[in-house]
Amino acid sequence: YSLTSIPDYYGIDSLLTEEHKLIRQSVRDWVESFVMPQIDHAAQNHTDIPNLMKELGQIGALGPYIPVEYGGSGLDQISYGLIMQELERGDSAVRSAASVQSSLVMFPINKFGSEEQKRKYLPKLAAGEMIGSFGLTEPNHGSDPGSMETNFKDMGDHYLLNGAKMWITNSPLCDIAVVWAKNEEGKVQGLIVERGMEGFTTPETHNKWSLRASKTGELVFNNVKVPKENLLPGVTGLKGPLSCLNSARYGISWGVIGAAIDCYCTAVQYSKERKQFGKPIGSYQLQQKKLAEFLTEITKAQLLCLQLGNLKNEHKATPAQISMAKRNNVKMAIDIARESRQILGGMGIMGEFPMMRHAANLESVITYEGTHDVHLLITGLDITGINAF
Ligand code: TGC
Ligand code: FAD
Repeated sequence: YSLTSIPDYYGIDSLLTEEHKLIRQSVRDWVESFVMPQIDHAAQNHTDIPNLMKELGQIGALGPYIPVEYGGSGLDQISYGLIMQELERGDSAVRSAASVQSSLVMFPINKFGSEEQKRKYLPKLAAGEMIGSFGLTEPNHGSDPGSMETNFKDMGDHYLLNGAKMWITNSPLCDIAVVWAKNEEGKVQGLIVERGMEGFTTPETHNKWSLRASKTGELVFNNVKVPKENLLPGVTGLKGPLSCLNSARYGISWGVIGAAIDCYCTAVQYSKERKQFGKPIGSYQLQQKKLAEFLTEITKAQLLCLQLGNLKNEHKATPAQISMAKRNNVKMAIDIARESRQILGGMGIMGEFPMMRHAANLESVITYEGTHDVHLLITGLDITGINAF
């Protein structure tokens, strides 16, 4: 499909600045030239995309809102969202790589790190010369990270870290991991663990049917000696990791619009070209209903994100508002991926078209960063004041 067919049904572009549109265009162009030609191969073969992080660094997609003095681009939250949208039009694995590095690794170092930590890690992370991962989830504690078992003890001149994290994006590739663990008082704190520290391993998780172009694995800590200067000094408690999630969930809300757009545009074009019973399938009411509903849902999701971005720029977005957008938009995108695949009939199962890949990817996206049901419970709590977890 032509990039000019990407929908802006409510003229939302008129609410963006010229800078926003330029940023979006440059990421869109990069996705067309770098991601699209190789993404099906990477996903089919369950391999990562060579040089992805450095490329993402070069286009400014790593830490877009991190201050320029630490290697970021100092952009606003709408720019961050638009970048995520364009990356995920390519593939959720590409957006995931940028999400984790930006919101889950650079964000906590920038917000909770010491000046030395910021100077040591942020510029390299922004350039993609260093790859970060984020360890919150454990084998026995996913939706309920507050029950985590990973812990560290103060040994005088260092900390001793023990435990394991599971389902960690980019763990097999990472140079550093921001790891959330309990101190001796049972309070959650963040530690920067570096590859090469004795007792730290990152086994890969194989055989995924989803996010196949992204590496996932474990972070295992067996008496790892972590230097004291690697503790994030600025936060104690679960609100540390959860505030990173606010940023990542916000980016996902935008990102999945990109996946939905890729499916929608592909389906519109196919429905006009493919003929059955002597007429294009797009001339039949059943197919038009699908397309009309896709466009309606994409438009609603775009408006939700734009206003959430405005609130975020003003530091007014609440975690519950972000949960609503993450939950609504991921469901919107996975529904569009599944339904649009049907419009392509048998062709819809093929790698030449993106629907199966997006639909399979979105099974992870609807689970990570808080499951669909967990976000509903967060909204329920916000409405009633009653915790139903
Ligand atoms: P609860 O008692 O509600 O809260 C504990 C403390 O945290 C504060 N808090 C938040 N702070 C900032 N932002 C938020 N969104 C926050 N939500 C809660 C809260 O105020 C409290 O602070 P304080 O000072 O009183 O101690 O927590 P709970 O134990 O009842 O648990 C509920 C919760 C929030 C953990 C649950 O709702 C939840 O969100 N579970 C989902 C876990 C999750 O999202 N994991 C994601 C792992 S990372 C990931 O998936 C990366 S995928 C990346 C990719 O590849 O793109
Ligand atoms: P569980 O918490 O065991 O949930 C299982 C089911 O029970 C879900 O349907 C859930 O909604 C439901 N449930 C749970 N509690 C309740 C309740 N109170 N009421 C009703 N229903 C409930 N984590 C990281 O820390 N870093 C990463 O980089 C990362 N990357 C990931 C990449 C991939 C590809 C995947 C799949 C996951 C990743 N995760 C990561 C982990 C992800 O955040 C967790 O999978 C997610 O939070 C859910 O945890 P769980 O898998 O343990 O499911």
